[in-house]
Amino acid sequence: DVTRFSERAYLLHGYVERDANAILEQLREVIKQSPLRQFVTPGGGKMSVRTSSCGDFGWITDRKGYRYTDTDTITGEPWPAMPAELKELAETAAKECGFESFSPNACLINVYHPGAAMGLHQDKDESDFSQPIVSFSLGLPATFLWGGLKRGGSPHKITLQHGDVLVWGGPDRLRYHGVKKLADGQHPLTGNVRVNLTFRVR
Ligand code: MD3
Ligand code: FE
Repeated sequence: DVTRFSERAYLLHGYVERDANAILEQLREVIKQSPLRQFVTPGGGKMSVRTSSCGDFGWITDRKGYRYTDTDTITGEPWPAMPAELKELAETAAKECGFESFSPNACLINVYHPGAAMGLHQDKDESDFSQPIVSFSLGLPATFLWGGLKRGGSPHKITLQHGDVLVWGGPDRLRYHGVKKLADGQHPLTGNVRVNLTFRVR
């Protein structure tokens, strides 16, 4: 079932639940080639979330800023290919929400251990904000926060469970959003972590 919380923002409950094993298997292969790492932000802080990417482009940050690259700055190699099955799942989820021509070329992999969080931010390193963002949540549940188009105010809270998919497009594409500090727990498929994939058009 689908919950719509704003003009073009949707939660597809359990949408990838039955594909979770296959998705995680493919992610393990990706992470063998481009390992998870903790980025340093332009402000100098180390991110608590561990990150990698697959697709034609990967999102990175360092002291110089946030950006997409076509090679992994750790390995010096191109980012691993986006597994076709993952790309298709993301495209089908987008279609369910009326985004017919979504073709992501970047997939950011975020791994949260207990205590990891993501502060409120906008995703604005992409060039075409008319393209939606699709995200898959796997493993431990997390509290997702979403606010307005400007900083300030108290954000809405949504619990994201294993297998949930979020689609954000149209006027909701530039909303502030983040993730609360992950609580301890154990999940049969991921152990003590939450995995989030975000599919984007760079
Ligand atoms: C709402 N990741 O990687 S995914 C990120 O759970 C990021 O790891 C979070 O925010 C995570 O940038 C949230 C859901 C999501 C992604 C992009 C959005 C929600 C969004 C862009 C605009 C509005
Ligand atoms: Fe984001």
